[in-house]
Amino acid sequence: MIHKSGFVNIIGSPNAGKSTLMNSLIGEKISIITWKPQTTRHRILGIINEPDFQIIFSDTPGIIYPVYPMQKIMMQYVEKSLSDADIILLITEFGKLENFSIFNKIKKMNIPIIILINKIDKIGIEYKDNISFHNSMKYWIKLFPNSEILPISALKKTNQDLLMKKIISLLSEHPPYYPKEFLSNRPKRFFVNEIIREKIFFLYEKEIPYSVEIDTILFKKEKTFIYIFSYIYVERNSQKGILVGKGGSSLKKLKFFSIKSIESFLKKKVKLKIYVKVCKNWRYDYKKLKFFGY
Ligand SMILES: Nc1nc2c(ncn2[C@@H]2O[C@H](COP(=O)(O)OP(=O)(O)OP(=O)(O)O)[C@@H](O)[C@H]2O)c(=O)[nH]1
Ligand SMILES: [Mg+2]
Repeated sequence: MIHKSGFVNIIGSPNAGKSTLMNSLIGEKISIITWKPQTTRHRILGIINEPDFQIIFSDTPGIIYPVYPMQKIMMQYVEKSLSDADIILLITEFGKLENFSIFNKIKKMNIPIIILINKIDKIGIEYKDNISFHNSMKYWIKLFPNSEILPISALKKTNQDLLMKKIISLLSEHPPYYPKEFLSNRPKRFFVNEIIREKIFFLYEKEIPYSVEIDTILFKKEKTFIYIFSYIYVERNSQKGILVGKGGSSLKKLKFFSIKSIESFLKKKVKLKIYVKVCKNWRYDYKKLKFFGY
């Protein structure tokens, strides 16, 4: 039996639907998703394992012009994801006519690039007659004349079977890169951190979600539950106050939603302790970023 394997790296602007697409292709919630831009901060692998193929997808942070050190590192992850890609999925929202300097680099790469025009469910089944969709197609064909373009809905799975067939046909013969039971390259603690961060996106406003970093310092399997102890780092004392809320009310809410989500991810009962700490301006400090795994 021939075995195919390869790295399929998803890139695109913030909020384009990269994480939604990867989760949907894998069929598991690996990456967190929110309606706010710059949700994903790391390169996260999601792996599909079948007897005759293994596809290693990479979800990456949205392409931005970085301002502060954390964003600079995020963009290094995007650049790095180009270096080992066998196929690139460049995802954009219909109606958005984007051009990033990184595209010039991609054009010079000698690998298949598939342009995905996402969120066509917003138009409906007659998307092909839509003027904005039509303009998007024209724009991307001109920008990437040698690439395939596929309209999709990551949310509604439109054209996903076509996309999968295309990817499999482009994969080369190769033994699996990862053990066949691997779903990702990240440990459980990472997903716990991410789930808590997702809930912070949902529950807090403005700069709070962007100023937090989670560090799960304890993940202990007990007989009937898993005991988890996580630190939430914020950049300033005032943010600590907001996170905790009056009499701890906000933190209580955060714990409630986090526990629900972590339990459904781990399929085990969870006891969660959260402690909020201040780590001054950590997003601007390379040493602190390194400590947090960037
Ligand atoms: N209507 C619609 N919404 C979508 C679709 N795909 C993603 N979204 C929504 O778009 C928002 C962003 O989705 P994400 O998957 O987090 O986007 P991302 O590209 O990973 O964003 P960053 O991690 O911030 O770069 C979420 O609210 C999704 O529900 C789609 O096909 N249709
Ligand atoms: Mg994302």
